Amino acid sequence: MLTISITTAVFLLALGCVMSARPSIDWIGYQWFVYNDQNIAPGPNNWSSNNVWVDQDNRLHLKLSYSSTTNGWTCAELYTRKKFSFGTYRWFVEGAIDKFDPNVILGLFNYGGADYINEIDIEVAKWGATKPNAANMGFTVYPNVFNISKPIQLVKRVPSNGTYTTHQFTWTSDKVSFLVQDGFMESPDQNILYSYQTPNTFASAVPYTSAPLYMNLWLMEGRAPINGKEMEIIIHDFKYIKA
Ligand SMILES: *[C@@H]1O[C@H](CO)[C@@H](O)[C@H](O)[C@H]1NC(C)=O
Ligand SMILES: *[C@@H]1O[C@H](CO)[C@@H](O)[C@H](O)[C@H]1NC(C)=O
Ligand SMILES: CC(=O)N[C@H]1CO[C@H](CO)[C@@H](O)[C@@H]1O
Repeated sequence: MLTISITTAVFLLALGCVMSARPSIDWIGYQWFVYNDQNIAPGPNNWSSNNVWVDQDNRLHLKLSYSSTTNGWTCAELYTRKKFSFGTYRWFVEGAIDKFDPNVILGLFNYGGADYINEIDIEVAKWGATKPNAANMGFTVYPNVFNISKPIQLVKRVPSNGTYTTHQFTWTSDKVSFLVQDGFMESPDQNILYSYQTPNTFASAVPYTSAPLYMNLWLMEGRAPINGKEMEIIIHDFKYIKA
């Protein structure tokens, strides 16, 4: 009996440690778990929960930080355990989306935990390209069953002179549409910088499994920013309108 209870206690303690390993914050009515990890994907990178915070105006900050004591960069990632499904996902982003350092990536996405399936991503990223007019945004949809279809993977130049942009995807059972707008827009028909809708040929491959929501700010292959500068993205708001 004693052995069993000690084993059980150790097990529960271990489980408790695993489950509480990541701190969480509450923001806009959802609980978000924040990475505080060394050397894990994407990248791999080092992640600090100090790089994610909510300010007094209820805006979410994501920071890419440099520490001279560890001589290294840390990134920001947070996610819900709540699973989201069909509907419209809209982010109000402050940050110069066409002036990112070539190695920096901002991801806004829905991810079930397995790579290459059931994932919808918006990425502000140049993927290392240094030309000033390089494509700066990616739009990806991975199919509902591994390799049932090629994923949708678009890399586009979406110029914006401002620092406020609205990023949206609408996910239904047979398509995903992406939209980028200049300024903070509540209505989908103004200031359109880019829009795209998955083709009918992809309809049967569109994900249907609800999945947690993620946001991250990270470094491609863990490479330092070429400009050597820390940077911050501020998400003023996020809205999910269930279909
Ligand atoms: C950005 O500014 C340039 C120069 O003023 C202008 O030609 C271009 O249309 C602007 N682009 C957007 C997306 O506002
Ligand atoms: C993460 O931290 C470890 C230990 O300090 C370091 O060896 C590694 O280079 C860091 N990774 C990145 C991508 O900076
Ligand atoms: C045969 C085939 O299409 N393979 C693909 C399966 O999916 C992975 C990830 O998207 C691709 O890298 C393979 O080319």
